[in-house]
Amino acid sequence: MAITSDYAVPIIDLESFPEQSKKLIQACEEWGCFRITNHHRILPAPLAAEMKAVTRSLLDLPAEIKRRNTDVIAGSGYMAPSKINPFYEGLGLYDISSSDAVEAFCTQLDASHDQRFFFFFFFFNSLYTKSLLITVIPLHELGFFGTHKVKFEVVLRDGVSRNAWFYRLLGLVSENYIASLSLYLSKLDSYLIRKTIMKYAEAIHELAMDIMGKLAEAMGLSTLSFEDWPCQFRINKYNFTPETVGSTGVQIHTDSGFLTVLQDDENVGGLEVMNKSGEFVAVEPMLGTLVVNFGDIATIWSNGRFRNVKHRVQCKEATIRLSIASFLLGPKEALVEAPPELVDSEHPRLYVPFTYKDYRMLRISNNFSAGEALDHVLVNCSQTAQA
Ligand SMILES: O=C(O)CCC(=O)C(=O)O
Repeated sequence: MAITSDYAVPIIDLESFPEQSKKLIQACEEWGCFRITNHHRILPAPLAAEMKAVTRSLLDLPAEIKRRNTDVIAGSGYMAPSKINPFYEGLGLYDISSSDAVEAFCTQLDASHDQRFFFFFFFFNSLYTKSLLITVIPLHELGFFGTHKVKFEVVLRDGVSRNAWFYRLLGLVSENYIASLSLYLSKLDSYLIRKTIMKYAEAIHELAMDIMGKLAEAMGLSTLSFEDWPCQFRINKYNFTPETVGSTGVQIHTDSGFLTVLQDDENVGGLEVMNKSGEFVAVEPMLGTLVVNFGDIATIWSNGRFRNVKHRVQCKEATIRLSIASFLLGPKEALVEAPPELVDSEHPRLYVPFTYKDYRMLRISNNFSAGEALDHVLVNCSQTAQA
């Protein structure tokens, strides 16, 4: 399949509405994907940066802790590297519009109890000094309690490292002091992580609602509300190495829900979306912006107007890539169907109404990952099946 590197995905300025309404609809119809700018009133840049630091620290946790992040609905919890996506792993939660669900996610991954002897200066410092990253070192692995031979390494952002004499000194003062300091910091760290996730969840949900509101208004459907639609959340890590360059990090897929807000890695590219001609277009990193993708439910809801964009992640360079995806899925209980305003004699209803839950099951149980399930819910298809 051809790949074009032209930067062509439309950019929508969220502060320029209703002027951008037409461009928004065009982007949904032509691409099923766009970048947004000027969303910082809702999701401030420092919060996005903090969430990225949290993403890194959570996905760096040991596998046994990550595995505590279990599914609430199929595919919503921890995804370990697999045969199909060997360099990818992700942690997730269903759904960020519920503060209880966010709380449960934080509790599942609260590493402070089992990891008393890990220092979490890494996150602590990256948040408050903005200049210093300190590697996290398990004290028991260093034999600290037996020997006092502690080596802490300070890693500056430019990658230069050196020994930190003050931590060594601290280690000589009292091992009890170190143990309690460690415990205190890990608790503080887990508190800060929790707070960041809570704030991010709230902001991203508000942002999704803002985009949906602008979309509905642009289509003349301004009385609709999407507030009670669940929003799945996933933090992604791609363990790319020199050997993986050129291979696929996440296989071609469409998202099952309506709309995905993606905080892609601002430094490491690799996301590619398929355009209408079937070519992959690289979605290059663009600092201070977010990507919005449309999924299968958007195609059904819009009576076939909006594209469910096929996309994948390719390994472009030998470095860790991180991203944060928030998926506005579909109505919780109500049927997914095009509003009456989008159905008329020229545009007859294309898809049979069904629940999001049933649609998700249809995708999962048949391994339909790239929009194939849509063909199975076509009105004509069900008439044929009933005949
Ligand atoms: O990591 C990315 O840039 C894309 C992730 C993605 O495709 C997904 O979470 O569905």
